[in-house]
Order: sequence, then C-alpha cells, then structure tokens
Amino acid sequence: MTGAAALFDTIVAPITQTGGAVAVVRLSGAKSVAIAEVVSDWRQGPAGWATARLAQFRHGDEGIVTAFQPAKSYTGDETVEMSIHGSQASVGALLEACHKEGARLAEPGEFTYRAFMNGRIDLTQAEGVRDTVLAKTEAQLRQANSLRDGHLREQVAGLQDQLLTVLAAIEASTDFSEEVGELDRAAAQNQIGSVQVELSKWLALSQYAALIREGATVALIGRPNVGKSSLLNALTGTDRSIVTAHPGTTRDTVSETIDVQGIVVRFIDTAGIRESLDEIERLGVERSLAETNSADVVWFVYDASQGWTEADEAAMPDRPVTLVANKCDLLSDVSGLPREPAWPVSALTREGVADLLATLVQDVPGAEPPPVNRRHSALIVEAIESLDAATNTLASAVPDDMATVHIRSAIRILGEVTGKTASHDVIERVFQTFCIGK
Ligand SMILES: Nc1nc2c(ncn2[C@@H]2O[C@H](COP(=O)(O)OP(=O)(O)OP(=O)(O)O)[C@@H](O)[C@H]2O)c(=O)[nH]1
Ligand SMILES: [Mg+2]
Repeated sequence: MTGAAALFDTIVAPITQTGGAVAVVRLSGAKSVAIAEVVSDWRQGPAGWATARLAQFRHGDEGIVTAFQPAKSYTGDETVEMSIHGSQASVGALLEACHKEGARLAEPGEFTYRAFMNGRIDLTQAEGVRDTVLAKTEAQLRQANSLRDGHLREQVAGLQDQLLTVLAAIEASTDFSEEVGELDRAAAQNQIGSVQVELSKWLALSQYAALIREGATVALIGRPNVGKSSLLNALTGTDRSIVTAHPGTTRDTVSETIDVQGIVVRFIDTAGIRESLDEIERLGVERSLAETNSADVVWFVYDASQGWTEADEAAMPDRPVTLVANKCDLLSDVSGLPREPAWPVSALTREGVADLLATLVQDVPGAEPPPVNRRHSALIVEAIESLDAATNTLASAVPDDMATVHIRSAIRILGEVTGKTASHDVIERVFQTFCIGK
C-alpha cells in the first residue's frame, strides 16, 4: 500500500467474514473485469456495469458477479464483486485463481485507501467507514455515519474558507495597501475568533464523542463481603460473578460489558481489599488496586448496614471515587447514611441500581457530539494555538503579514484532519487501523 506503483495493481480480498453462507470477494484495479472473465464464465458484455448476473466459476462454485465502472465504484477504480458460497475452500480457491491471473491480495484498509487516494472520500470519511464496520452501539453507529457522510469534512472546509478570507484580506492590505486601504484588524480578529470558538466547542464535546467511541470502564472496589460481585451481577443482569456469604470470595478480576444509553461500559468486579495472609487473595488485591488506577470511574462499595468502618477507610484509594452504599434493604431509613454523599443501593432488591447507572451518563449532553476522535482533537488543539498566535500578532506592533504565517499553519493543520495536507505517515497510520477487506 506504501508505494505509488502499488496503486496500479489489481487487488483482491474477501470483503465478508469467513464462516457465513455467502462470501463476497472483491477485485479492484484496471484488470478486474479481465480477471473475473478468466476465473468464471461471466462476461461483462456491452452494458454490463452494475448488473448482477449468475456465473459459474472455474473452481466449481457458482455465484453472482457484479462489475462497477471506476466512476461508480467504492474505490474509484474498476471493480468486480463476486458473491460465492462462504466456505474457506471456495473463497480460498477463488482468491488463488485471481492471484494466478495477476491480482495481489489487498492489505487491510486498501480498498478504502484507494477511495481516499482517488478523491472519492477524505480521511475523516475513511475513518467513518472503519467506525461503521466496528460500531457496537447505536450511538457509535450514529457517530460513524456522521463521519462517513462527510459531516466533519464539510465543517472543516467551512472553517478553512473563513480563514482563507482573513488571509486574503491581510495579504491584500499589505500588497495593495494603496488600493484597498489598511487592514480592519478588529474584523480580522473577530473572524479568527469565531473559528476558534467553533473549534473549542468541538474540543469541549470531544470527550463525549470519545466516551461513545471508546466506552468507559468502571471498577467496583471495596473491602470483602460488601456486595461488589452482587452489584456487578445486578448491574449487568447476569450471574457473571460468584457471590457467597464468605468474605474473600472474589480472587481475580471479573468483567462484564453492557450498553448504558449508547455507551459501552465495562464493569470490573475485584477482590475485596484487606490485609491477607493468603497468597492468592493477596495477588487478587494487587489486581484490584491496579484496576483502581486504570479505570475511568471507580465505585467504592461499602456495606451500609454495618456503617462506615475503619476497614472501609483503610481500603479507600487515593483518587476520586463514587461512594456506593450497598445493602440498603437492611436499613429502615436511608436518609442518614453512615457516609455521605453516597448512592444508596441494594444489589439484592436492585433498588437504586438504575439511578446509580444513570450517574455514568448524567453529564453527557443531550445533543449529539461532533464526530471528533483523538486524532482530530489533537490537531484541533494545534490549530487553536496557531490562531492564538495569529490574533496576538494582529494585536501587536508587528507587521500584519506576520500573522499570515500562523493562519496558514492553522489551515494546513485543519487539512491534516481531512487528509488534504496530511503526510504519508499520518495517512498510513489511519489505514493501519482497518481490517482486511475494507
Ligand atoms: N441483604 C443484602 N445482602 C447482600 C446485598 N448485596 C450482597 N449481599 C450479600 O452479601 C454477601 C457478600 O456478597 P458478595 O457480592 O459476594 O460480596 P463481595 O463484595 O463481592 O465480596 P468479596 O468477593 O469477598 O470481596 C452475600 O451473602 C450476598 O448475598 C444486598 O444488597 N443486600
Ligand atoms: Mg466478590
């Protein structure tokens, strides 16, 4: 995929997972039709584009062949898609036959890479394709669709246009000051400011986009027997974790993932924290502490029926936690909990469990966040910095055209988001995250 010459190869790969009843093998590149005509009895014919037709394959299978002309294909190159039976044997034989006729096995993401190189899509849309394939929740799918539809591409282009207008005004006033007069600095600063405001808005919401994309991990910690495992089971509606009346039941970390209003949340049940002579338990406690450090959120569970004890205090980690007061079914009144503020719950009756879950998404704004991922937000931070430098220059005694350097750099950085001005390395890195056949 690296060399420019590789773009002229005809490539082939299954675009479906193996193991299904049907598999689709895609050929893309100038020799696609010619190869398909050798490996099957299919003939393109005079008006054969985008028409599905049954064909017999030389390796013995039969299936449907559809050819796409470059202007209308996914990759922007001549493409043929062959649907055959999904067995490994049949797919393998067809790939082998295509290979013999000169097709090279496509690398992961190479079909989409070609679509990008042929200008059919930008880098954000390519990322949208990848995210659509990987989406597990509806919210992830909405974000992916928005990227793939070119939503971010258009918005970035809009901001680049605004910056180009400012750039033109500055350049005109420095090059043709006699004709156009002095630069209206306030107006230029305002225009730059409005781009910065928009970028900052994206950045502020990007943490929610990340939450949707990457999900969150919640570690359940606390001393033994307070009901962490019971709570994991209650939260996830499973019997994932073993529950007994004996303190020290959970020895290893146990995790279960659920969808909380579109966010993939992985709950991690841990071994109760206490000093122990038992080596297995001690190793379990070490793992609990490690999970405590790496989780996005920590729920510290205590047994409300016993009150807040010294052992609870001793087990408290040195990081912000949400206190969860479990076994509230054993209390007649939860208004005066032994340690506040805490979320009163009962893993037994499930009282309060839904409210506790809701705390994970309470700060998520109702509106859909822009589909900004980590790669984009790092660039947005850089673009904002360049624009800061531009406004500072315009506010100083330095000649106005010094600001153009910073504005140009902001435009270039935004171009890295869409891939227009991205280096080969950056582009490669994006496509390395793709799966085969995409
Ligand atoms: N009444 C009542 N009992 C509960 C509740 N939650 C857990 N228990 C009981 O408390 C005991 C310990 O529960 P576990 O879920 O195993 O506790 P744990 O914190 O995972 O304990 P370790 O794994 O030993 O650290 C069991 O007998 C549970 O049935 C609750 O909300 N109410
Ligand atoms: Mg347990």
